[in-house]
Amino acid sequence: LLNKNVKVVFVLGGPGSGKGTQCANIVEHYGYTHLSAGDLLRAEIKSGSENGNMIHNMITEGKIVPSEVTVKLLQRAMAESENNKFLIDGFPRNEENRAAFERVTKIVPEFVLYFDCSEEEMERRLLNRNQGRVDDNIETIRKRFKVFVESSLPVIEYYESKGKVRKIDAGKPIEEVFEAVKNIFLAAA
Ligand code: UP5
Ligand code: MG
Repeated sequence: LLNKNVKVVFVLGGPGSGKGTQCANIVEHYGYTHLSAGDLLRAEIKSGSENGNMIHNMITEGKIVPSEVTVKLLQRAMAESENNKFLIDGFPRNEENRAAFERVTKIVPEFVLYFDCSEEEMERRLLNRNQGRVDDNIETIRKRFKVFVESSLPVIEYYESKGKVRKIDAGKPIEEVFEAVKNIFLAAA
């Protein structure tokens, strides 16, 4: 991994802002590999890992899993991939995540996509999703919003201070959001 010259874009935004949906579009057009930290954690639960119970409990409460777990999963996924361009979706979610990833991987993101969306719209999307996620109920959704504002927005502000944030109005229809996403990747190429 060290000599692979890895390029990373962090994809951040509140719960239901459309990170996963837009990452699927980006992968098709720009040759990145999509790594959703949440998907990696859910796969870890299913695999019967010794951390599974802890991860399940954290997700059910909308809390942030300790970075040693998440960073390891991301590192492993990057090492196992043939690609050297990654979209890291839903990570880093707090200052601890951000600092641990930088310390362990030495990777600095190319830029940070930030999907900005109202809570009202995100709540509507999550309650309509119907994919059986243990955290898509109104009690957990409220907790996820609170954690996003208190812990994740400061990470976005940190990258803002470094000039790395590309903010997108994510409250629009999927196709319109993707037009804005494309402009950012074209400008970055
Ligand atoms: N949809 C999408 N875009 C739309 C649009 N423009 N207009 C209308 N509808 C739109 O989209 C959500 C729904 O909205 C879908 O039905 C979609 O069709 C529709 P999606 O693309 O899935 O949104 P996304 O932002 O990916 O929402 P998600 O729920 O995945 O975000 P979260 O950040 O909450 O979830 P994540 O999986 O990243 O994390 C879950 C939990 O895992 C966290 O709460 C935490 O407990 C844990 N976690 C960690 O602890 N550490 C990590 O690093 C990562 C996760
Ligand atoms: Mg997602």
